[in-house]
Amino acid sequence: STYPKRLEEWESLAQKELIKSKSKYKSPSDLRTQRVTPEGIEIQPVYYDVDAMFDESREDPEMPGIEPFTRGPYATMYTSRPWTIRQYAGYSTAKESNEFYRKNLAAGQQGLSVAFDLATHRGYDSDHERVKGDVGMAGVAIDSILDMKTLFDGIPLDKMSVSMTMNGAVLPVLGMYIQAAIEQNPDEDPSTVMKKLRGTVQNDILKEFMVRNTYIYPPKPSMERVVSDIMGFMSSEMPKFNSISISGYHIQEAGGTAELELGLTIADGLEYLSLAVDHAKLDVDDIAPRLSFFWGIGMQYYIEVAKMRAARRLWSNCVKEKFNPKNPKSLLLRTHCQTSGYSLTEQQPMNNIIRTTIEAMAAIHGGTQSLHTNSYDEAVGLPTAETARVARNTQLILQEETGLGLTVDPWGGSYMMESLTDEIYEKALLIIQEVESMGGMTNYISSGMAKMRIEESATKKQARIDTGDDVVIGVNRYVRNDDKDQEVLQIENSVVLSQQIEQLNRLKGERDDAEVEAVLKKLEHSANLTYNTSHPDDPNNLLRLSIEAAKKRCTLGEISFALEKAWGRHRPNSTIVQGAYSAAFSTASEAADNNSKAEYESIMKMVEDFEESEGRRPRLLVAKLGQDGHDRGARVIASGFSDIGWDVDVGPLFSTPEEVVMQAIDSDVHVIGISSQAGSHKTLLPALKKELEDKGASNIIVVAGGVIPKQDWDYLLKETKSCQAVFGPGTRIPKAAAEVLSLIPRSSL
Ligand code: 2CP
Repeated sequence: STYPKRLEEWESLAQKELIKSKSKYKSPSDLRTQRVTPEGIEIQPVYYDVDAMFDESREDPEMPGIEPFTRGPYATMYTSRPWTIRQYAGYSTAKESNEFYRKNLAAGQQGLSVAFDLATHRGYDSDHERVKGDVGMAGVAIDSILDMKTLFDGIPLDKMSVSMTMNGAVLPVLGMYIQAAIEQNPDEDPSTVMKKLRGTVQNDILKEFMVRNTYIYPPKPSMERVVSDIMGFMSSEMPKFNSISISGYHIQEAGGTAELELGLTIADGLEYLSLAVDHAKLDVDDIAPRLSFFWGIGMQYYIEVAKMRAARRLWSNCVKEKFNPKNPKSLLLRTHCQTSGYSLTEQQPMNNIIRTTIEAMAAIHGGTQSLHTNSYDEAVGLPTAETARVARNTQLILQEETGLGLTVDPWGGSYMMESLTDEIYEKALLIIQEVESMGGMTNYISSGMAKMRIEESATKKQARIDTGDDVVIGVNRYVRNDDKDQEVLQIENSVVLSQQIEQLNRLKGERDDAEVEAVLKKLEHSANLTYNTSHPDDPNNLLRLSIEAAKKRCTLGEISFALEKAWGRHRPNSTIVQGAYSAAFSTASEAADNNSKAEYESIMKMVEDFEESEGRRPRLLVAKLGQDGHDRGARVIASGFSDIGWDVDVGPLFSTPEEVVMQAIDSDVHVIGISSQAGSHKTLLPALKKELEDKGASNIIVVAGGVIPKQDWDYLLKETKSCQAVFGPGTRIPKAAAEVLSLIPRSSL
């Protein structure tokens, strides 16, 4: 037989050990087939390479720095330069964020990564009525170049590498950043300053339509005018700047498996290259070397390392096949990574330090170029100075105390890692082929397929946790109830708001209105053009015009609105995934907790009883208020409740309290469920309650969930009575469904 004797020996030893340990796995073949990841990968108890046991004449091994770069983009990797410690941060005003950045740089951080508030992301000035609860909350508020100059005060932009997470309002933000750098160096020629700028802008609009939701304009102008003009301008004017950070992170955070994150993100990258080459008529070798990537790193350690290795091989092979570039750098995938926010728990928050460390190690073993480690309190709010320090020190310790960087791709050649890399590569390639068969990513997204696949995966993941199939310590195993309240950074929204408005008024008083009008007109005119303006010398290039607009002191809202007049605002449609949650309960493995199945059935029964006595099912409106587009929680709740038997409506994103109340009354719901992830709950929930009263609809029950620190519960439940229940992260859906049901008064009682 060709089956090596050692393997037979192993089989029989393994069989004996399983019997001796009374394992729930009855035979070695159970071990091979019964431990399945969400990607559908059967994790093997032991990996081996039968060929290697016989075949002496194997091909040259892959090496780092050499195509297809599986083992790393650079030959020497961390042995000559460690990864960049790049912590994503920003809150409140530009002045406060600037102080925070300067302290962090002094304490060992190596690159900046700016978080903007949601008003900025969505192209609104701080004084716009739709953003009352959002200003300065989940990032720094930027209304004009004055704020941008304050943000980087004392930080030389011609030297510091700056990453900016901006997608929707990318034109005004880049315009202000570039103009701020120019004004920092008044004696230099603007074009010389631009050539020195180093950094990255996220500018990945495709994933916004799939998961992150901070788009402004519809897909076509977003791609063919905004992304395209930025790529064109940067390719010659800002050659050291990475023009897109193609992001899988948010796909993972939204609940996508590693294979979805990888496949959809590489497909996004290919779509941007097609846009550059086919639409903008740019040379692939001028664009591809400055595309960079961004992965989320969760708790499946082996899978994450394999995903990063497979990503480099996939990108190299796909770009070569489709675009046949001349410059080897065009094939090279460089990436930033961030540890998973989703994996953090509100319960026993110190455990999150351990989770983050393990995830950071996976990113490092996967060969990341730049890394953000989350703070342990981020399941409940924004990090404090103290928790941000622990997160940064996690990286400093890994970088300077451990020797992790002494060897390039330390997992290379491991039977297990090579096998997992191949397997994930193949799975992601199937997704890329599915996307291509539908004519590329823009079509794939507009068909709704992308969102549907990710949401289905998210719902299944939630069910794996609720059934106990996936263990989360402190949430569904080893639960304790003695957690102390976690201190969180509190931002006084109203104070930030009034400071921003003051600054806006100052700006408007000092500038030349005729000049402002003129440049806004030029922007609007350019937005209405239908030809390709991506060439950097084109006077209608939108980034060129945005720099001019920043110079003339136009506000972010004004620049955005000039374009909106031509293109309109994108309105998403919302659907609910059905059946995925209940299916996971019926197929839950034997390892799943039987009580959870019984609990699930008893709640379905309660809902049936409700329907019998009330003549209709309980009805829930799941809504999001303000500019907070994080909708994983809302969507999973909607799917889960719907599978349990509720009638569920999903409100449009970015609603005002008035709009939510109107929909609730129109749909005659029993309950409004507000999901809040970006800190606006203290402003917008009381406003919702007031609106319900004004409309005579106080009988509608309000419940809230998401990232709401315990310190705020009393304010919401007692002081302002703006909701009747708050559900923290980690709440199991069946439990929430039962509790919410019990809040609805029965007319027949
Ligand atoms: C690096 N270099 C080397 C070596 N390593 N040279 C010789 N030997 C080596 N071993 C060189 C590189 O070629 C490069 O020079 C320079 O050193 C810097 O290295 P890098 O690898 O380019 O690192 P970096 O400057 O830190 O850039 C990393 C990325 C970049 C990934 C390419 O795009 C980046 O910083 N991304 C960060 C994105 C980010 O912060 N995102 C935040 C997401 P040259 O440039 O001259 O070649 S916020 C997330 C939230 C959740 C959100 O989105 O909402």
